[in-house]
Amino acid sequence: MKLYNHFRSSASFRVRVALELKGLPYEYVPLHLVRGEHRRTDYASHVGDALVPTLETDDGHWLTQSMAIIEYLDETHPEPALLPQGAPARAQVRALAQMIACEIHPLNNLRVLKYLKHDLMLDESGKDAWYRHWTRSGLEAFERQLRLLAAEREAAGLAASTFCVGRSPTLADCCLVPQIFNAQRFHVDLEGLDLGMQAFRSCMQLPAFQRAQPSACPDSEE
Ligand SMILES: N[C@@H](CCC(=O)N[C@@H](CS)C(=O)NCC(=O)O)C(=O)O
Repeated sequence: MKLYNHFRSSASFRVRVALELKGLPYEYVPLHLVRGEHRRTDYASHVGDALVPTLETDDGHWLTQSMAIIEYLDETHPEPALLPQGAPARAQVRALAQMIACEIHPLNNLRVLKYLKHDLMLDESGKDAWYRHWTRSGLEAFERQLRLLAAEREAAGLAASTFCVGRSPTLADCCLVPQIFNAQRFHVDLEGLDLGMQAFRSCMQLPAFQRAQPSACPDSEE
């Protein structure tokens, strides 16, 4: 498999985590977003929105959208599972993942930040305020949801979660960790996000997350 991605792209990071958790080898194909390499025709002719990541499978499919890619990996390589047993628990994990991927990330994507700066003429501090506002408020909502799920577990007599949901990483952790990395890079206040940060720390103790992190990538500039 080939993963077209960029070390700093959080959507790419989600997929790298899933590949590493499942122990799947892949070829790392870097596309530098700031230099616009994702818009090159050899890539964009395969990918409607020309975003990263894209996974090129061994049988020639070009799969886009990080969540769809991770679910594809989970279906084709079920162990370790990235979705829990039981339809309600799976829906809860998907909902957490979507709170990051559909509510926070699209507001803070590179092309959105560029539009704010170059078309709407927001200065650097205005752009950073936008970034911090939407990330912080999204992560606060995520934290509230984690608390609700923790109370539900406690009422059911289940052991407290150490990751977002349960005691092993799921799709929700694949999404949370890259978002926290980006938040730290943009100096977003992470105070009081206790359950989210506990899940983040649990993840970062695992070699899979360490190997997938931006500084471990072949195209890392750090
Ligand atoms: N919803 C998509 C988001 C993909 C996405 O926005 N990727 C970003 C990097 S994290 C990108 O390619 N940005 C390029 C740009 O904004 O020009 C997914 O989950 O894969």
